Amino acid sequence: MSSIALITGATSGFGKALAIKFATNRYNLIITGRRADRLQEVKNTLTSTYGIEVIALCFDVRSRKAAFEAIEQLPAAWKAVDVLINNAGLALGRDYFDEASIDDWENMIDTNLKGLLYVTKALIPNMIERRKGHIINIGSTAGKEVYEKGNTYCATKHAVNAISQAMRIDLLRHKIKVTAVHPGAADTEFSTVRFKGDEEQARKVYEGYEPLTAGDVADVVYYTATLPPHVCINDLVLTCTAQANSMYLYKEQ
Ligand code: NDP
Ligand code: 8X3
Repeated sequence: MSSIALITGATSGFGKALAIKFATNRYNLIITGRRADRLQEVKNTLTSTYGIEVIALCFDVRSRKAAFEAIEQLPAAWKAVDVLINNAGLALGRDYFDEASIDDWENMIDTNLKGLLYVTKALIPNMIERRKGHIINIGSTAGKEVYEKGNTYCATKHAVNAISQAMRIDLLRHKIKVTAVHPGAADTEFSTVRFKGDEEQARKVYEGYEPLTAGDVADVVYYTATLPPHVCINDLVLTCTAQANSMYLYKEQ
C-alpha cells in the first residue's frame, strides 16, 4: 500500500492544498473537517483526479470523544499513518485583550491546541508500534512573536511552537519526527473566518503586497516530508517576501 497522510482541516486553505500536493505524490489520504459537503467535494476531486484512495472523517477537533472515535473506527491498515499534519485551526476576532470575547478565546484554545493534542494522541500508538512516523504541526509567525490585538491567537500558536518542541524531545526514543512549520500571512479563508464573514475586512489584510498562497505553504510542508529517515527539519518559518515577521510587513503605498 502507498504511504498514508492524515491532514486535519482539509476543507479549505492549506489543508486542501496539502491534500492535492500529497495526492499528486501518490499518498493515500485521510482528510478531516467539519463541513461534510466540502469534505466530500475534496474527496471526490482527489479520487477522480489523482486516482488515490481517500477516507474522509467529518468531526470537530474540539471534541475529544469525536476525535478518538473517528480515528478508532479507521480500518486497521489505515491506522498506519506515515505523515500526520495537524493543520485545522483558526483565529477569531482581532481585538484588544480587554475587549476580546472569551467565547472566541475558548474556541481558539480548544481548536488550535486541544484539537492538535487529541488527534495526535489518538494516532500515536500506531506510530510508536511501527517506530516510524512524521508529525507536522502548522504553527504561525504568530507563534514566534506577539502582535497587537493578537493576544489569544498568538498564545495558541506559541503553544503549538512549544508543544512541537516538547513532542520532538519526548518522541526521539520512538524514532518519530516532529516538524513545526510557521507560515506568515497567506490568502486563504483564514481572515474571513477571523472577521466572522466580513469579506471587506478580510480582503484588506492582503492589500498592498503579495501574500503567500495555500499552494506555496503546501509545497514547503511537502518538502519537509520528503527527507531521508535520519533527517528532520525541526522548525521552519516561511513568509512572503514582503513580510519579515508578524510585526514587519511592507505595503506598497
Ligand atoms: P482556512 O480557514 O482556509 O482553513 C482552516 C481549516 O481548519 C478548515 O479546513 C476548517 O474546516 C478547519 N477547522 C477549523 N476549525 C475546526 C474544528 N473545530 N474542527 C475541525 N476542523 C476545523 O485557514 P488556513 O488554511 O489559512 O489555516 C490552516 C492553519 O494554518 C490554521 O491552523 C491557521 O491558524 C494556520 N495559519 C494560517 C495562516 C494564514 O495567514 N492563512 C498563517 C499561519 C498559520 P471546517 O471549517 O470544515 O471544520
Ligand atoms: C496567521 C498569520 O499574521 O494573521 O497565523 O497571525 S497572522
